Amino acid sequence: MHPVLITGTGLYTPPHIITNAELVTSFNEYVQLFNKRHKAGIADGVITALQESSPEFIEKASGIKQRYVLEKTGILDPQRMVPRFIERPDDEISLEAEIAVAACRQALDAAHKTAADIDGVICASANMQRAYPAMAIEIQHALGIQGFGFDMNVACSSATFAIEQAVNAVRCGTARAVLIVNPEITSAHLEWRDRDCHFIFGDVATALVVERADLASDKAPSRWEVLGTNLATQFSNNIRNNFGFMNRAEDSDPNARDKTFRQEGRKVFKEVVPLAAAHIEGHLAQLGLTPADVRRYWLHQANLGMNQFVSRKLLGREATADDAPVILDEFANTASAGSIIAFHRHERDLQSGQLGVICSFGAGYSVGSVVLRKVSGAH
Ligand code: CO8
Repeated sequence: MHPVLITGTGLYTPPHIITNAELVTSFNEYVQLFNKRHKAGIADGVITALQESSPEFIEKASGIKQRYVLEKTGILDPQRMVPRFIERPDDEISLEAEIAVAACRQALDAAHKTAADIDGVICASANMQRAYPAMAIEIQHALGIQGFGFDMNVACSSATFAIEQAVNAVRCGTARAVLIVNPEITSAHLEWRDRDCHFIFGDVATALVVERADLASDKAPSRWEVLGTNLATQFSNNIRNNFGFMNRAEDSDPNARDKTFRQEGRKVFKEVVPLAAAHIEGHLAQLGLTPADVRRYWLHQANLGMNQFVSRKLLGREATADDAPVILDEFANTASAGSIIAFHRHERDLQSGQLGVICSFGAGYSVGSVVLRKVSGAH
C-alpha cells in the first residue's frame, strides 16, 4: 500500500460576475412582467402572483454577495432567465470539458506534473453536459493523458467522493496519479425564476492531483498526505432535480419546475448540519483525533450560517475565517467545487505536520470528509 498525497490544485473562475443587486433587479423585472401578463388569472385566484426578491434577504439568509457565471446576458434578461450558450459541433471541445481542462492544467502545474505522469481522470460533478461519451474521457483526450477516465456524480459531495476513489486507486497501485476535476455549470440547471433559490449557485471548475508519495515532486509548493477518507449517504428528496433521459418517454414537460434544481432549504439546513458535524467528528475519532487537533476546516460552501453551525458544533465556539475559510460570499454555492476552492485558496499558510479536513455535504443526502496532514521538504 502506497502513502498518498494531494500535490496540486487548480481553479478556473468564469469571466462574468453577477452581484446580488444586479440579480435582483432583473428578477424583479421578471416578476413584474409575469404578474402583468397573468393579471386576470391572479385576480381570479387561478395563478399565484410572484413576489419580489431582495439583496438584503439574500445576503442575510445565505452570506452570498455575488456569483461567477460563464454567460450573464441570458440570465439577466427578464424575458429569458437562463444563460445563453451556443451549441457546439461534436468535433469541438464541449464547454464543460473546456473549463475542466483549464482547472486541470493549473493543478498539473502546481504539482509539477505532466500528462505522462497521470494514469486516470475522474470528472466528478453535480451535472454532466451530456450522457456520453464521459466528460472525463474528453478531458483526458484534450490533455493527452493515457490510462482511464470516468464520470461520477454525488451532487455537492462529488469531489470528496472522487478523492476517495483516486486515493484508493493510488494506494493500491492501480494508478500512479489521478487527476480529479469538478466542472460545475450550475447556471444551466438552476431555476433563475424562483426567488427561493435564484441566488444560490455559481459556475466554476476545480481540479486536484492525487499521487503516490514517493513519486511526488519536491518542487510542488504544497503537499498534503491523505490520512483518511470517509463517505456516507442517506436518501432524501429534499434536494432534487428530475431532469433525465426518461422525460421524453414519460411525455413530461422538459421545462417543468421539477426538471431543474429545487429544494426544501429549511429542512436541508436543519437535517444536514448535525449530519455533517457528527460525520467529521466520527471520522476524526476513527483516526484517533479530535476536532481540536484540526488546524483548518475546508467546508462545503452552501450557506454561511450552515458552516457556522457545523464549526460551532465541532469546536464548541464560534469559528473564525482562519478556522474555516469562507469563499461563498464571492463564489456562491458551486456544488462539488466549494470545499475545493476553500482548500485551493487557503492551504498554503499552514505548517508542516498541521492537520486539515475537507468536508462536503449536500444532495443525496451525502457527506464526504478527507483528513489531511501537511507535508513539506523532501520525502
Ligand atoms: N427574497 C426575499 N424573500 C425571500 C426570498 C428572496 N429571494 N426567498 C425566500 N424568501 C422569503 C420566503 O418566502 C419566506 O417567507 P415567509 O416567512 O413569509 O414564508 C422567508 O423569506 C424565509 O424563507 P426561507 O425559510 O426559505 O429562508 P431561509 O432563512 O431558510 O434561507 C436558504 C433559505 C438560503 C435556501 C437556506 O434555507 C439554506 O441555505 N438552506 C440550505 C441549502 C443547502 O445547503 N442546500 C444544498 C444544496 S446544494 C447541493 O446539494 C447540490 C445540488 C446540485 C447543484 C444544483 C445546481 C443548480
